[in-house]
Amino acid sequence: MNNIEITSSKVRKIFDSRGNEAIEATVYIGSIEGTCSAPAGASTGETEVIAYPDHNINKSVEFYNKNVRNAIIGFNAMAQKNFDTLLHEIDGTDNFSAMGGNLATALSIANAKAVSKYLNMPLYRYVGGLNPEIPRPIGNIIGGGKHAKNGTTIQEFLVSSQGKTFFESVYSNIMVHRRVGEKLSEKLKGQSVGLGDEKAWSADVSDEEAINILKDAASEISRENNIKILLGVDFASDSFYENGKYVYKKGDNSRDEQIDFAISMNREYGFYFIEDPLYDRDFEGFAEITKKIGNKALIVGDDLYTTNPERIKKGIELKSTNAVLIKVNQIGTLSDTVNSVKLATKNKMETVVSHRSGETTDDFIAHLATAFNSRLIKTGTIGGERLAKLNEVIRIEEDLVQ
Ligand code: 2PG
Ligand code: MG
Repeated sequence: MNNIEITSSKVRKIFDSRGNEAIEATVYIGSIEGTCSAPAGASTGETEVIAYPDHNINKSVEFYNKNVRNAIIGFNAMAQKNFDTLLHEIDGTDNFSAMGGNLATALSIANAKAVSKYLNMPLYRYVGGLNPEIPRPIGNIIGGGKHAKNGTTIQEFLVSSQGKTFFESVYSNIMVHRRVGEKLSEKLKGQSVGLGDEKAWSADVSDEEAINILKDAASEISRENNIKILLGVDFASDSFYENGKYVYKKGDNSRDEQIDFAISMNREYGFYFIEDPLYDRDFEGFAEITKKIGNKALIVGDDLYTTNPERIKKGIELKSTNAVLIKVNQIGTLSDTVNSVKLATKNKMETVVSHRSGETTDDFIAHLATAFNSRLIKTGTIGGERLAKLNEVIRIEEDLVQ
């Protein structure tokens, strides 16, 4: 293995799409640099690593200045695994609560970016290997939960257009977004229709109304443009689970009713992607849903797994889901993420690489999804910080077909 040394690094605060402070790191190999900024969730999973010590970004910056800056100088940047292990060692806790998971994420990916530049190799090849594949985009169209105040109880209703090219799929997703906006304005004459954190529509409609509007818009666009469009939902159930019940605007669902509802999302409404239908400890309930739906849909664990290999292992054993959502800053480093992806893939689980609700314009997940042969990349439909990722996949696709 070549030895190319980290010569210096920098960490700074920038702002994310919600206007909150975010961490950005730059790693230098001589005059070559890699830069990465880490996103932030709103519906964070209980078992995620801690984004910042005591929720205080300044403590991450202080930790970097005191404990990381000098410690990584001279380290072999090519040895990504060792670099990530070093970050764990410097942190000294098991969940990055000393340095903050977002600092670890930013440094880890910045290092990989610097090396790929040094080697003059596309990032998706450096990160992932020999058979990169372009994913399909899945983007949210309408929603609420923790991402919008007056929206639906369910966090996200999404679509994934299955175009011949990535560009065509993104275009079609955007068309559905536009059509849903028109339908909502028509329906809610005079009342406001807003946008949530991820630029999905947010309006005072019930979850059922949202489902119907999404279905209608998607089938219209599908017919008009002759393109297959899959429907998706991210319940993010943790955010409305209270004392054993799932609390909707119109009333509560018991656990069994919630399981039936999740199954009906596929059987009655034809949804293909069903994320976090139950709260994050009900591995058995997930398994019941997965068993009943079989391979007709992706049952996806996000808060259930938090990209954590121990939790993914449990999901594999109990057959809880057939897919796992992947977010680097849920687990901390690139190597930890690669481990989780490998574990899932080896056990025939699909992976879906995902953005967070508070995003920067960092486009790394475009490379990650391509490198890992993820079926889908979940990264919104419109909005500059979302399109930064989608546009990068368009560039990667151009690169791959040449
Ligand atoms: C999710 C994500 C992204 P957050 O639940 O899947 O949509 O939300 O980043 O708020 O955890
Ligand atoms: Mg989710």
